[in-house]
Parts: sequence; structure tokens; C-alpha cells
Amino acid sequence: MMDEEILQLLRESPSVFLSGEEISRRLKVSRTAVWKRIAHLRTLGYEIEASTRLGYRLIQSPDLLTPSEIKPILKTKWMGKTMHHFHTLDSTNSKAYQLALNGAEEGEVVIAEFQEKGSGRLGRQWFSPPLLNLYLSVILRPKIPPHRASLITLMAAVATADVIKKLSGLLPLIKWPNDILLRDRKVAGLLNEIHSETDQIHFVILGIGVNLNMEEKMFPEEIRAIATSLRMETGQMISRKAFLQSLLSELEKWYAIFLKQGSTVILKAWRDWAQIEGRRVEVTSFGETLVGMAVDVDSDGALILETEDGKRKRVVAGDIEYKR
Ligand code: BT5
Repeated sequence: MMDEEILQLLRESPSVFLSGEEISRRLKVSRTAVWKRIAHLRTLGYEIEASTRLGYRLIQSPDLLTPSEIKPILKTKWMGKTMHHFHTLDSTNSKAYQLALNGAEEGEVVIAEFQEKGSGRLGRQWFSPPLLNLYLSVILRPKIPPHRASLITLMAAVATADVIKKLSGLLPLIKWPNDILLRDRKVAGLLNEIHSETDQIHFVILGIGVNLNMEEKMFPEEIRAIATSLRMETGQMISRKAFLQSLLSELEKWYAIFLKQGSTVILKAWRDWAQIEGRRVEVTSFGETLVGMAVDVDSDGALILETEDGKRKRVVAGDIEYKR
């Protein structure tokens, strides 16, 4: 908290030195406390010039995703207005889940610079090294029945694909239900967790992980061949701040479309990004494996598959592999 307040004071007068005494007076803490927090901020990558006579001056901020870095550039009306930022968390989804159980409102966002136990679906893990990528969870409280919650994953995939295109110029492919691929490798994954009764959703935690600045050698060996990052694909560093700002705007926009107009517009955009119709796929769902041709997704986001014996199957959850 105090770090944020010190940064705010330093930002108010970017080219002027602010004395330690002035900061301690305004924040009602000792000068030693100020000095300690400045030392801490430097370890986080803030470049702060110190002069014994004049005080402190902020030279450069790191590409951190703290509320003080993000709020000035945020263009949303409500999403992310309350932002819970952590340097380290087990998982942004589990933190957001706890917050939502305790009454956090729609649009509150949890962000971590590093996840020690980033989660994927079905107990799988999401590799989440510090300071390179984006790990966020958004709390949503849509008034929709639980069987429509998968559409939130589709909606978020469309928003994420849009941002990838906007910031990198690349054209990603959405892979049902929750992967975003570049050159057949996973660049982003979505994890949608719901808390509901039989016919009413209490909240949805929308978790999004995007590989922005990882290099190939940084990936663990077991996923090196199947994962990628925007930096690997473009050869350029991507601003995490700019990505987050844009992603929150796109999510707010697409979520509003979903609530107002239902699934039709979302599914149209999703189909454009997914190009799934007519593809041969192998689907694993609840321990069963099916091979067939993907026909479409239905109005609840379920995959419609035509199996080799000509029957149509509706798959609500699972993993797909594309076949030749
Ligand atoms: C997912 O699961 O793709 C959902 C990933 C969601 C991550 C976000 S980060 C913020 C929020 N907080 C969380 O704790 N999670 C969410 P799934 O479809 O089950 O895919 C997991 C599989 O993807 C793993 O088994 C690996 O094969 C692969 N994988 C793991 N880490 C990866 C990474 N960083 N990049 C690409 N692939 C990865």
C-alpha cells in the first residue's frame, strides 16, 4: 500500500526531486520507513534517483502491472476499476474465487506477476514464470443459467484473439474450447470456473494466461514443442501493460455484447477465429475418445461432432486434437 502511495507522490512531480522529509510528512511515516520502501521499489525494477540534498525522483517504471501503472491507461467503464495486484500468488483464479465468495463485485480483477501453481483444466498446470507474461482473473456475475457459462470462455477467447491481432499483427486460431494458438502452438489458455446453484450462477471466475515475452528456452521441456509466446512469434518484446489495458477493454466490450445480444454475435466472431467447421478431430471427453468431423458449436458453446458412423454428438467439455 505504502509503495503505491510513494509512487503516486513521485509521479505527481516527474522531473522534480521530492525530499524524504516531504514524503514522510505526507504519508505520516518515518524517513527510515520511506528509505526502506524506496529500496524495496528498486528491487522491483523502479529506477529512482536519490540525492542526499534533494531527495528522490522517479526516472523509470518497470513494466509491472500494479494498479498505479495500469489505472492511468485503463479505458474501461467498469472492468478492472478494482484491481488486486500480487507479486506472487498460487493462482489468480483461486484468489479471485475466494474474493468472490467474500462478496467481491463484478469486474474486480486479480493479477499476479508470478503464479506458483497456475492452474489449467482438470488439475493440469499452467506454467507461469515471473514478470514475463500475463496472468489474470476477472470476477463476473452474469445472470444466466449455468449451462450457458461455456459461452463466457468463447467470448473471452474472441476478446483475447482480437488483442493478439491488434498488438502483434498476427492471426491466432482459437481451438475449442479454451486454447489460443499461433502456428499450431498454444500462446494463451483460458480457465473458466463457476460457482452456482442448479439454475443460477453466483459468479464466474474467468482466468486468462497469455505468453507474452517468454523465450523458447524458458519453457519446460515437456511443453516446449507445443507452446509459444508473442515474442517468439514476432521477435519483439510486447508491453504487458498495453496488452492488459487492451484486453480489459475488449473483454468489457464483448461481455456487454454477450449480455445484451446473447450468443449469436459472439459465435459469429468465434467461428471466424476458430475455422473449425469440417475439420477432422479427435475428442477426449470424460474418459471417452471420439473421432469425427467438427460441424459447429451450438448456442451454448458445445461442440457438435459428426462421428464416422454419421451420428451427431454434442460435446460439452473436453480436449480436441486436430487430425489430418
Ligand atoms: C488451460 O488449461 O489452458 C487454462 C490455462 C489458464 C491459465 C490462467 S493464468 C491466470 C489464471 N489463473 C490460473 O491459475 N489459471 C488461469 P488446459 O487446457 O488444461 O491446458 C493446460 C496444458 O497446457 C498443460 O497441461 C500444458 O500441456 C500446457 N501448458 C502449460 N503451461 C503452458 C504455457 N505457459 N503455455 C502454453 N502451454 C502451456
